[in-house]
Amino acid sequence: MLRKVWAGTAVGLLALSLAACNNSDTGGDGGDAGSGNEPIVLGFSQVGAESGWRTANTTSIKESAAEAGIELKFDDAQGKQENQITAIRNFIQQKVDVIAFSPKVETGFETVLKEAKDAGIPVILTDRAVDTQDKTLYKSFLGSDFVKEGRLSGEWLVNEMKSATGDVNIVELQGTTGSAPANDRKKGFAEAIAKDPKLKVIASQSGDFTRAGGKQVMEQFVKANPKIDVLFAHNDDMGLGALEAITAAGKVPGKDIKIITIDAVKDGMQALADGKFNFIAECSPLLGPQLMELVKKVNKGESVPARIETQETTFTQEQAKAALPTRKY
Ligand code: GZL
Repeated sequence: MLRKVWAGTAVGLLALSLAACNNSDTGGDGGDAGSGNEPIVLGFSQVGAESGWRTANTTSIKESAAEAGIELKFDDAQGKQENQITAIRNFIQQKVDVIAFSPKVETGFETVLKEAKDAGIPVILTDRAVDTQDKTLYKSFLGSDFVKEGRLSGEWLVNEMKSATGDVNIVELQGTTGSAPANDRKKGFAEAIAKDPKLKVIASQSGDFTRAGGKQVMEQFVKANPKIDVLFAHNDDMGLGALEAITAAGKVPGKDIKIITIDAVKDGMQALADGKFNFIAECSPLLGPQLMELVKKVNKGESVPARIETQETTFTQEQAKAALPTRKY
């Protein structure tokens, strides 16, 4: 009898130590996914690594998951929507607790989101949105107001050019075709500059949010348009790529061609401080901490806001000089 009691005690102690070990593996309170104390399992599908913003966003998500004790299954879609859809289906197969992703484009995700809903797995959208009428397909959207970013960019230009005489020729480097930031930034910018009829967008084309894309399209713009006064680039990286094309054409960026961009990543802020850019509207990639808090609430079945917008600002050249030393990304 005594042997049985000892054996039972040993088994109990072993189970407790395993649980403790399991808990310490997570490093935080990301537990209570199921009945035991195992960590919440989050499946995350990332667009790719197309820009400085994206890599900063990935770092924020990975670091925040580790700090929160959440087990992260991270998939990099290499810029392909079909890879995101495959990743989400894999997360469903693996029965993760929560799925989060940044949809590369606004359309084409409804079917797989219905599959996640049917599997009882809650979904959180981060950074970019999807264009769907069925708002039950995701629990929350966490990200920026891209229309506002475009509008702030346009409002700065209206003020900057208020005393200019004659037409002000603008070329626009759009983000990834079909993506929420490209659609919305274009919309906000156009609405703002409509206030001044001398501000004219004479060319607008996607550079896919990359430096190479920005350079390539700007080379075409410069060849086809002898008089360009302003470049509006939907992100810093395309603006940085365009710098090469502008200087190669013998023009001085920031002076001959004023440059407005969005994001405010370090390299963009450096270009702004150096006088090569003229204005940046911030778009924060540091969504990780807020996302992990949302994941824990959603996993517990708690209600969460349908839309959570990040707090952002804008920068002039002087403000960039002051902000650079403490810039986090
Ligand atoms: C915006 C994000 C955009 C950035 C780009 O939230 O989706 O994608 O502006 C990034 O730099 O590539």
